[in-house]
Amino acid sequence: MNDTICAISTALGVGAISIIRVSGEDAIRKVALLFDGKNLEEVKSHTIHYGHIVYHGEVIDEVLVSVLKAPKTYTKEDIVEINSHGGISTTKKILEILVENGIRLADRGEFTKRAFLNGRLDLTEAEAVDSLIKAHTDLERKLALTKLEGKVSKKIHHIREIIVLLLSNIEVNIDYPEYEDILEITKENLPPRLNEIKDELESLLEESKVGKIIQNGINVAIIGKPNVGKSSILNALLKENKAIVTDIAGTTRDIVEGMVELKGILLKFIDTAGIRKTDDIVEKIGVDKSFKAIDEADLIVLVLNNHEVLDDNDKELLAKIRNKTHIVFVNKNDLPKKLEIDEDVIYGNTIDIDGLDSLKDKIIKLFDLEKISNSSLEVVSSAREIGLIKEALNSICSAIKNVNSTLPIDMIAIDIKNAWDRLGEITGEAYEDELLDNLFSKFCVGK
Ligand SMILES: Nc1nc2c(ncn2[C@@H]2O[C@H](COP(=O)(O)OP(=O)(O)O)[C@@H](O)[C@H]2O)c(=O)[nH]1
Ligand SMILES: [Mg+2]
Repeated sequence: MNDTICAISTALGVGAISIIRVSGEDAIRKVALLFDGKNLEEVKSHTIHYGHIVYHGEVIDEVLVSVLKAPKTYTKEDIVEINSHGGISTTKKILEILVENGIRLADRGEFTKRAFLNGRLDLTEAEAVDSLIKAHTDLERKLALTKLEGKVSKKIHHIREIIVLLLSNIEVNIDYPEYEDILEITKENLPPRLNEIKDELESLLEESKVGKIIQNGINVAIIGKPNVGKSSILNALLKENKAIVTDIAGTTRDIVEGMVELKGILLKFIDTAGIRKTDDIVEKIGVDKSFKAIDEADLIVLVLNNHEVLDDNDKELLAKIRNKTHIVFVNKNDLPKKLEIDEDVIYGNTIDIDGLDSLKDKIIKLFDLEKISNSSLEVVSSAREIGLIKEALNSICSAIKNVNSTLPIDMIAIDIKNAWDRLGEITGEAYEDELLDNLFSKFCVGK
């Protein structure tokens, strides 16, 4: 992995400037060959130079080139960044020329992968780079930045240190039983130490709920029979006409999505096809998708029509969402009331926009959004990290259970070591190539 790579680091589209990034041993030498200006091989590190990219005698673009010499660079390798004019053709042309000159196109996330492999970032911090780029909200940005600064890694290291101290104590007891001045780990004094680790891991998991919501947002499915006003509600929430609204039942056949920020948290609303029994093939696909959306949602907003009596379809849906986090919104309260319902509901309508603030307030309360937006952001948030912490916790719980069995302490230590390994995978102290491939393949090219 020490060849020289290149990629367009800015978004490809019409814009003022593009940055084409080159990293590796030959970065400076190869770009210098194409650069008409100062000799880049002789300039100081961390300097920027005006000139032209010239290829086979033809001026390709007027550019500024940054030269950044290893090791104080993003990848810890030599990096050259070409700031060209933006737009698709100039940017692509420069990239093509670099490739023709023997520089390999970078894979997704390969610059960051190199930063990780060269020890500039740990894995949690590398993941944070991707989250930072993809952040939708200011809170998400802050969460990612906190992680990038190593504050989450520090917490993981802290727990690993407690574990390693315990493990080394156990090992000393086993290997050198004659060392009497070292605390002997017994089945009596092991449980409190394991419980301490368990508590630490449990609080990481508890805190991660905040991280998960900030990073992923809340998926809200708006469901209900056809024509109750689901699409109108989505449009009113988004303040735009995103979903098609008509008085023809079955208008929304596919999922329509829209995002709204509430207390700094992203609500991802999904307007679904109205749920009813239908023979129309296309509508049926939409209905199936609605059921899937119900399964995947964090919150369900069931919409009923104030101007209609509750029918079997409504009752079926009410039963379906009973055990899920849900809100019932009775729409069309501008029309005479016909609906009788014995349930905690919000009344409103989309004609004179009534009840939507109450709906938002209810969501804030249900998910404690006020508290989340004021929480500490030094928390784990990705599914990968949370999964590994759960595995570590399981191992510690198994160790705690085994203290009461006939298993000797050195066997119990295997579980403890396992917890230590899982936590190490979070920051990338231990990893498998497959994990890296998987993780970095989700990155943008050029990062
Ligand atoms: N009177 C009244 N009509 C509404 C209200 N909300 C939606 N509608 C109308 O109900 C019909 C169905 O609305 P739509 O949003 O497409 O319902 P959906 O099938 O549940 O998505 C349309 O004619 C809307 O204009 C409301 O609050 N009051
Ligand atoms: Mg609709």
